[in-house]
Amino acid sequence: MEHEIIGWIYEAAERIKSGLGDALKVDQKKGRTDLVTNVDQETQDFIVKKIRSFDPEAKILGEENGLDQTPIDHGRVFVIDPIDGTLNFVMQQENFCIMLAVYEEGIGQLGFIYDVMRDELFWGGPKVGKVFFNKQELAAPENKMLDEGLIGMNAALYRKNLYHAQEIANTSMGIRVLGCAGLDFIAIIKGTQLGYISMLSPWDYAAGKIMMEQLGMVTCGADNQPLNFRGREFFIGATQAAMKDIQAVK
Ligand code: 2AM
Ligand code: CA
Repeated sequence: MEHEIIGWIYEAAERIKSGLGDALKVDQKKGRTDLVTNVDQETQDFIVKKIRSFDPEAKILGEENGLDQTPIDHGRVFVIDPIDGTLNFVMQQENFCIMLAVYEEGIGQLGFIYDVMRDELFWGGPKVGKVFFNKQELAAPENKMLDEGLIGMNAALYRKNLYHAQEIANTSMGIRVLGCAGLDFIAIIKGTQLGYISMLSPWDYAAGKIMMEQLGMVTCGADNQPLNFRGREFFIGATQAAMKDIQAVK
């Protein structure tokens, strides 16, 4: 299954890259900075078609085109974010990812995050027992404490100091604001950031959560509760040591 999925992702990325000069149809969802383009929608449709011919029984949870309410608890569920970092895609034509995850009976089995313009694919999970950067197996990052590294953070959380964001930032070595959840997960998986705090929807964290946990790191929602995969929610992902430090900030 993983080889088919990697093929779909590379094919979807080629389509995105070959259309980069074309005029985009950009619509607002909830406001002028919450955007969706025809490329988000067409990329999701392309991947959905591939999934349906590969496994007609599978369910699909996807950000676009009315697939955003599918529960992940039963059967095999593919979770798709066709373009993660749509604002970056529109404004920068880089720093965006394609993300895909496979859950079976609510358990994450495989996650894929593809940084399209850098041609960097991170993928793995319990189904293969490893995490890979392209073809190379990744080692688990060092279990750093909060004061030993950088933390990714959503700018609004920091500005409004929600969930003690500013205290957490002050304890860390500094914050990074990348505008693309996939890039934060990539940084964590590579060990260049020790965590990420944001408000995320299930397709934003589905793939990254699987790979972080495969590498011995942890994720949770508000009040240290498990993530619920229903709508946008507070998200923390970190090394085990940094998570303890974050939970202790009051
Ligand atoms: P997106 O581009 O796929 O929506 C920083 O903006 C990160 O948060 C991106 O990964 C973005 O993913 C996600 N994000 C932005 N607005 C969001 C929203 N309203 N709900 C959930 N995630 C959002
Ligand atoms: Ca998206």
